[in-house]
Amino acid sequence: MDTRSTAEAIIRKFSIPGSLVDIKVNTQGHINSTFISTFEKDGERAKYTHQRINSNVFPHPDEVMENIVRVTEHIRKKTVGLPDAERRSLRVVMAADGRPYTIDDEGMYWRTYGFIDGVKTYDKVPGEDTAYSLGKGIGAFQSELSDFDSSKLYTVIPRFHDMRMRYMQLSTSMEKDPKGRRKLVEDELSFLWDNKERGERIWDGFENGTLPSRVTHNDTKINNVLFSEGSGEALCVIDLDTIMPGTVLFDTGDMIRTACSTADEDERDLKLMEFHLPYYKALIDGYMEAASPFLTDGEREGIKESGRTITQIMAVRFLTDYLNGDVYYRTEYEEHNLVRARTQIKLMRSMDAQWREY
Ligand code: ADP
Ligand code: GN1
Ligand code: MG
Repeated sequence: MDTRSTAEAIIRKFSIPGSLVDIKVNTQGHINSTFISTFEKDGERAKYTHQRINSNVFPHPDEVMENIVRVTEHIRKKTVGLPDAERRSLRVVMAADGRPYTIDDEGMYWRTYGFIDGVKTYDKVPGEDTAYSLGKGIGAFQSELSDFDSSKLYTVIPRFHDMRMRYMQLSTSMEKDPKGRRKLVEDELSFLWDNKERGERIWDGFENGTLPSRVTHNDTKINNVLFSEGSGEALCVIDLDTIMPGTVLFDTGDMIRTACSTADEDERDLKLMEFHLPYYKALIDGYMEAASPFLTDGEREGIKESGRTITQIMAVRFLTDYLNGDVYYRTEYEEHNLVRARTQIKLMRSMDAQWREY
């Protein structure tokens, strides 16, 4: 059975009223397979998001789902009474057997969320207002979770943002070089190795306790946030698979990486990729408005560096996957991961060129 027919069979295992009238594929993410369905009951239509969880990336999908149920319930309690309250957190739809997932014949886990309508997503920021909204939305998300004990969550991918571990993976791929691609990327490799030590500081601060452990999302790139079509407000942070204990700097870093850049993560024309100071200022204004009440001085001081560090870790991970023959991220053409690694390196260079100004 192909994935789409499996999806159809799986969707019927969730407790959704009415009859299935449409299924569409969404190809935006790099990790999971996402389908949007429409159900009809008594003339009313309702949409749902169904995802097959990538078990190469998440070996314990049941733990992923337990984290997500707990975190979304917590956020729901915090947002009761706000305008658009029902669109401010993902709503997990249970399977008919009462679990927050169902398993297909091949052992793959699937989950369902209520679809959040009337929203837009962006792969790159269209202007300062959106950067400001994103900052405020991520700050609000962290603030809503600031009283949630992070030790109650499973660590679904150990050492996810550990720079030293990511360089070890890079080093192994360089040695094995299974596709003979290493000779094509010597310049990129030498830039990344020159920057290794500087990139280790944030993980070290988290591990030695200088930076407090909090609930972090770990994948706060701009297309994991749904913006209201009407007001432009960042309504809902999605893609909660990597929710686990971490430092807030992992999340400030990924929002800086994706919201202060002038090009898509996979732009081939590197001239178009720059770090854009006005977006950074707007993003941090919005973020501080929501997050300053709970941040420690150490967290505040690390924000600027976090953007560079998370950009670096993505460059390392994309280049590693390129050397490995594209086994982790979804790719659409042969050099896709290399293009992604190069945009991240260009972004780091552009940050460095403007470092004193921000
Ligand atoms: P991936 O892990 O593959 O990135 P995501 O959870 O980010 O998967 O989902 C991929 C895309 O699907 C999102 O960028 C968004 O456009 C859309 N999407 C996912 N869940 C919802 C939802 N509940 N409501 C509306 N759109 C959604
Ligand atoms: C992946 O799932 P998605 O596309 O939102 C990746 C992130 C990277 C991102 C780069 C679990 O996120 O860590 O930052 O691609 N997710 C995982 O675009 O590895
Ligand atoms: Mg995503």
